[in-house]
Amino acid sequence: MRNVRIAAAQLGPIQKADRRQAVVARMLDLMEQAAALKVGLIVYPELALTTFFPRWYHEDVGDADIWFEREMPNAATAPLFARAKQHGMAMSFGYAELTPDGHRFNASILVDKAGGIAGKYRKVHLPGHAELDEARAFQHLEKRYFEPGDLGFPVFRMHGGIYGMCICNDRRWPETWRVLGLQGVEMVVLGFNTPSVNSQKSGEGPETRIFHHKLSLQAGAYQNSTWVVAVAKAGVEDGHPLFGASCIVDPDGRIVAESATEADELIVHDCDLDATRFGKETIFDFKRHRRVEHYGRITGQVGVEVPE
Ligand code: CDT
Repeated sequence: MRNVRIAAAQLGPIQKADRRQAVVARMLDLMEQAAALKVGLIVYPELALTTFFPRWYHEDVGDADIWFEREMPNAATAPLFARAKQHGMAMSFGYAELTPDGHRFNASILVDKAGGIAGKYRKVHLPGHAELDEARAFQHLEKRYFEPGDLGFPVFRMHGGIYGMCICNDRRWPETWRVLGLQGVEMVVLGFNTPSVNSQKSGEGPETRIFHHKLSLQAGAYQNSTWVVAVAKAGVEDGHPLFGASCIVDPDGRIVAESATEADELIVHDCDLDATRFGKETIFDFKRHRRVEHYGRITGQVGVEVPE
């Protein structure tokens, strides 16, 4: 048994007017609850420190820099790092990253129990659009504010396990999971901000959208025999609803813990990393069963090519 007690630390809504210090105070409160339960790794959502700002249009992209972090840790997040280290708790959270040379990424980090940044990931699959789109019920401007991640899908050895990250929309892409799976990943942690309704399809509400969310997580977990921890920012942000459904999924693809609210909420589960072995050594023993000679299209083309 290689047991890791995991907390998915779902955050309720963060309004546009909320300051980072107030959000970090809420994150610390969840961390204290986790510490009382002897959690080893706490996972927070995508863009955990601010509202989901890509719904707001700034004509000048530079005006959106108020939502970005220029360094990590910084003054706002230092208390999180300090407290996690005191508790000997690893953590992961997402934030908007502005690099010293002016690149903007939707990023997440893995911080080890000694307080060091063990790994960084920059979101590869950016959903939405780059220009104002009045035809949509609301905006989703990730393609305006972020560049696609330039780090690939790395995994990191930490505390006796192999960990990977992805962010929100990445979970819908089997390529994400397989690239992580091919590196032996045992636990994938991810945060998400997913609108409860489809801005381009009236009638598609939370039931269908949560179904797609779980379908993606459960397939990714099963087909790569890995634990998955998926953590929402949920609730109504300035009139815009995001669904909850934070989940911990086992390597068989079963949901073993799920949030019940759209507010700040902790869900906890003991995850045995050795439970990933069976699937990795049998039906998903990639070395024995994959047929890469037939997979060229996966990396050789982007869009669909139909026959003549
Ligand atoms: N944050 C994020 O990636 N959200 C997307 C919404 C897709 S609709 C434009 C998601 O895949 O959940």
